[in-house]
Amino acid sequence: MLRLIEKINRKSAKVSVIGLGYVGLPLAVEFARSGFAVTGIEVDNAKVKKLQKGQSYVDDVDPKELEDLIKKGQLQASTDFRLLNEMDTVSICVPTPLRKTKDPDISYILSVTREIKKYLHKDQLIVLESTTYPGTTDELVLPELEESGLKVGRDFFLAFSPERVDPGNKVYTTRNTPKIIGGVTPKCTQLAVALYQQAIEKVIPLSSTRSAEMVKLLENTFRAINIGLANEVAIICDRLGIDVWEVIEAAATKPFGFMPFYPGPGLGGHCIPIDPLYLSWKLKSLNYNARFIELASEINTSMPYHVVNKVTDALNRAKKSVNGSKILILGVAYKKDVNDVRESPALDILKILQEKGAQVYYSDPHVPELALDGKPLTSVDISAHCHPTTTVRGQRQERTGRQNSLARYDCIIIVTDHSAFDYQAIVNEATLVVDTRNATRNVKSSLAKIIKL
Ligand code: SAJ
Repeated sequence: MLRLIEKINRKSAKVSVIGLGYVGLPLAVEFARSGFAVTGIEVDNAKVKKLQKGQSYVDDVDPKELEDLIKKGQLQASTDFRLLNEMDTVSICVPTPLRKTKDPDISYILSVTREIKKYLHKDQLIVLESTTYPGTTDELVLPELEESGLKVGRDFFLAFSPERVDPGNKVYTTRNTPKIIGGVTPKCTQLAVALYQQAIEKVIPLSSTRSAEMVKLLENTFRAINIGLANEVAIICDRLGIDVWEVIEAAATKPFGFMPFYPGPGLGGHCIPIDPLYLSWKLKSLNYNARFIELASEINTSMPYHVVNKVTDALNRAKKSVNGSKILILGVAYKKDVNDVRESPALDILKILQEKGAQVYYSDPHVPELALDGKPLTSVDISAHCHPTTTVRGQRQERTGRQNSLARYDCIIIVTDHSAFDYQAIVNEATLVVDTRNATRNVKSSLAKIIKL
């Protein structure tokens, strides 16, 4: 242990990160930037090839800096797990999705743990970062590693440290976001703290791996439940004929004791809809039903249907049926100004409308095309109605010649309120707009034309 802590403090320890995605690659760069020789191990050979050429595929990692680190040999990437033989520390940053049955899928954690076991040696520190249910490190990772015959806290060291990466966040980065750490034993915690404090400004040790696993789930369950509350308040206000957006904005003027969350078309992304279900799944195995989590999930997953009901009623008032109507969805990414469609509620809304017989199109400058149940869809270019040149991910998209009159759609649904859309121009031309994000709050128009959540 002392030898390892000295190597960490002298930065001569060989550091590795398994999984070079939006969490692992920034972490590897931070460790390399702080002076360690870092080895990234990634199963996707295409990613490894790009990294070896100094190319970054993660928006938050500066290509120039990455190229320098690769050129200097400070950072290397490989698909070869045998390199773990020479590594002193291993940080695991692999995905933890849900199965189709909504159960946690920890197969990536397990397969990586089995690889690590093959090369586990004395004085090696293993840190799991992937979001998972409390008990994963102690009940699954630890026994697997001890099958090697090595003893935790004596021969090797094991901790959990939740990733807190918010992709695209320019203010909070891997380096300045406080890092929670919980080890299997005090020595495990001490070593993991020693490692991470070399690269991260603030490191907070906890009493156990379970506490550290629970911290991340609390953070994201807090969001999912409060978004669920905002969505239920939207449904309540709809019944009462009250503008929910006005109510939330007014409540947000309270300088203490309130934190605004906003209703929307549903809950998207690869964290918030998923992490709470890891917790409720674990509690079910302990015969406890986490009602808040389940209820929030129920409300959040009902929102796409609520949006379709608003569209149906609005078309009905215009003596039109959904069946046969031409409908344009604006924004399919899971939140504004990102290009990620994972768990996006826009996909649910699209599917429900198609099942009802509508001809559904979408326009999203961040998502040029997508596959819905295997069927390819292409983004309709409405740039003629946005700013003359739309800048997406820094690339100027020059105006197209094709002028699409938006009046040809029976209804336009604002599902993701990207900054690139010119809402006044869109409303001017549209026949009917259903706005699920209050994106038209500053738009001047006849109220009858805009229907809000
Ligand atoms: N959403 C609402 N209403 C809200 C806030 C969000 O409907 O008031 C929706 C979004 O449209 C999206 C989903 O919820 O579909 C999730 O949005 P999010 O703002 O939570 O964004 P994420 O999924 O990128 O969450 C990440 C998380 N970061 C990590 O897990 C490390 C989360 O903990 C961060 O708090 C969040 O970013 C953030 O604050 O940006």
